[in-house]
Amino acid sequence: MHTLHVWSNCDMATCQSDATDGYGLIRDGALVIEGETLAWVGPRAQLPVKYREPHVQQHDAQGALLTPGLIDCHTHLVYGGQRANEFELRLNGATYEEVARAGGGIVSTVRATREADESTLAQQSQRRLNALLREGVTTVEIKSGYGLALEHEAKCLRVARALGQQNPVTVRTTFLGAHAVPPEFAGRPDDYIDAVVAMMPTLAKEGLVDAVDAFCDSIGFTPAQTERVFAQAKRLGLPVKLHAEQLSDSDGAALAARYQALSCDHLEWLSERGAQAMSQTGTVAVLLPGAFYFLRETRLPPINWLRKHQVPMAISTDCNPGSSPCTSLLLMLNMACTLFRMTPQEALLGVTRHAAQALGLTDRGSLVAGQRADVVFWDVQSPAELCYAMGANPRRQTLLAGAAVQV
Ligand code: DI6
Ligand code: FE
Repeated sequence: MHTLHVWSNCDMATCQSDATDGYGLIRDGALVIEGETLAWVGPRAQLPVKYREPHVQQHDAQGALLTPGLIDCHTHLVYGGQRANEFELRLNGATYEEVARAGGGIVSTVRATREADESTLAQQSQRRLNALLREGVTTVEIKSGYGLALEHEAKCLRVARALGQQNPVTVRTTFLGAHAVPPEFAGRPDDYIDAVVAMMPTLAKEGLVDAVDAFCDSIGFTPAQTERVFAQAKRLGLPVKLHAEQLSDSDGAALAARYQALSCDHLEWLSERGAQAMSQTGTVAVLLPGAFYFLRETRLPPINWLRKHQVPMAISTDCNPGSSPCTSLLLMLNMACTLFRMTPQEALLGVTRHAAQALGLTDRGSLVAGQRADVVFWDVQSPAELCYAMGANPRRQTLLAGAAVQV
């Protein structure tokens, strides 16, 4: 039998689904952990007597606000090099598309990633992961998509898996082979999609793939090409997600919904029809304010349609070298509110319960009995403070599956 641990002298934003306020706020709460799992959560005054017995370990949370462990559900965290030069080009007048078409952009990171060996990639990625962990991230999704050849996609996914084994965090991997056309397939996107489809069974068999993603856009792949990747994912029993409607409306969201996608991501150009399609399949809208900000976009994702059709919204860093070199999920909370006009409640659910849903994880994302004991203790009075401050990090401590984390 596991030792029971009770934490009290705290407030909690439980983020539970049946909360009447969005936060599921409990003032003067108590939280009971048994092994890796939450055994009881509620107001301290209602703590069952069995949790007051002498063998139960009592802990003082010293007035902290507790939230679920944060979940960064969309990152490209494993890559080689950086693209400050391109940032500079854009500030001298070039557009993101122009840089991409001139052989910069994603393809330049592909070069750097192919040249890097596993240990170099791991070392560069570890630094970015550390920054996320210091802000209370307990689950992170990492996509491939800078290798674009079997050997290099496998290398990146193995680095991602190893990061998960060597750090106090759950890593979920996503195969994004259809991210860009690599130089050796220039002008032959359909042939490259053949190659992507052929890579999938091998990577899946190695246990390197939790989900499959594609970049469906004017500078990415067409809906028909995307669908071939999705069909293969379906044959392999893998869930899909999609970079959709980032720079143009390709009707990608509706396509992804037909494949019961876990999420559609970016979505600045989403149509109301797309939002409706997502709503019918419970597909999560993952919004990425870092990319919107960094590319100085002006078209806002249609938050009102997402609200109207009750599409769950998640928020993520999109951590990548080209459109969002960002390793702060807390800053994304702030930007989701200031740039996208989301409420702090929506934003917090976006990095907890709805982010879990975007990854197909049902065992985390809220502080509810039965969930995994991923808990962050914050030095704030109210949950809105997590969204309000820019550049602050009020994290006091993190529990991952009940165990205290050192980061
Ligand atoms: N959309 C993005 O914003 C990133 N990938 C994608 O499909 C950008 C990736 C990069 O520029 O390196
Ligand atoms: Fe992305």
